[in-house]
Amino acid sequence: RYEAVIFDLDGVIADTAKFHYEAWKKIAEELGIYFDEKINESLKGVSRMESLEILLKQSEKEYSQEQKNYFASKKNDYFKSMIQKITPGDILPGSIELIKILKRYNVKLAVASASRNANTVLENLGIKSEFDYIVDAAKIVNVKPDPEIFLAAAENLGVEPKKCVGIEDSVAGIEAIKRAGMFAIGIGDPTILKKADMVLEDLRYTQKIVKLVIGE
Ligand code: B16
Ligand code: MG
Repeated sequence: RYEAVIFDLDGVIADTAKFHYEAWKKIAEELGIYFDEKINESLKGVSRMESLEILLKQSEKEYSQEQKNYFASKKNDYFKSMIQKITPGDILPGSIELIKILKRYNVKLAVASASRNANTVLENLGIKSEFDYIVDAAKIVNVKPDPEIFLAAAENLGVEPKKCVGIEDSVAGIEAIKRAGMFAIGIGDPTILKKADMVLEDLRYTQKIVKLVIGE
């Protein structure tokens, strides 16, 4: 039996991965650089500035730190205006049911999102109070695939990493969970999330997850 489940937010609980994609696409267009779904895959779970660095690899131009700060903050303005409109309707299917059942079994719940907008997203979705702990991304020094964010969640919950299950939709996130010594559930495509211990299409596979966590 596992004692805690640590959720990623964008692309696992919240249908916001599409907004990150759209916001980056606008920036890429403004910079006149190539961007596609595959490059977007490598941005998932990665911090804002690091995402911009990945994007800029498609460009021959050199950008100053000042210019980088400008585009990173512009991306965030686009993203923030998009998430202003999100409601409980943007919670990904299966999430609420899973959270309710896990709580019934006294499983501790945390959110380990790389997003500095995680609190706003959770508030707008109306589920912030469901979690025992929400990691503040601003306090994390080493971003995913480093395990730091998942280890911080486990420590604050008071649960040993090996007693935790992490759920992620990104390649970087799955690697972070594995390096933290936790069980990794991938949400998405098994050919992309190769390092996950189990891959599911979404959280509608509630029973499968509950069975794994409570060990029945
Ligand atoms: P922000 P997650 C991540 O959230 C996103 O997947 C990633 O695309 C984004 O760049 C990152 O948060 C930082 O977000 O710009 O809002 O601080 O998947 O870890 O919940
Ligand atoms: Mg994610």
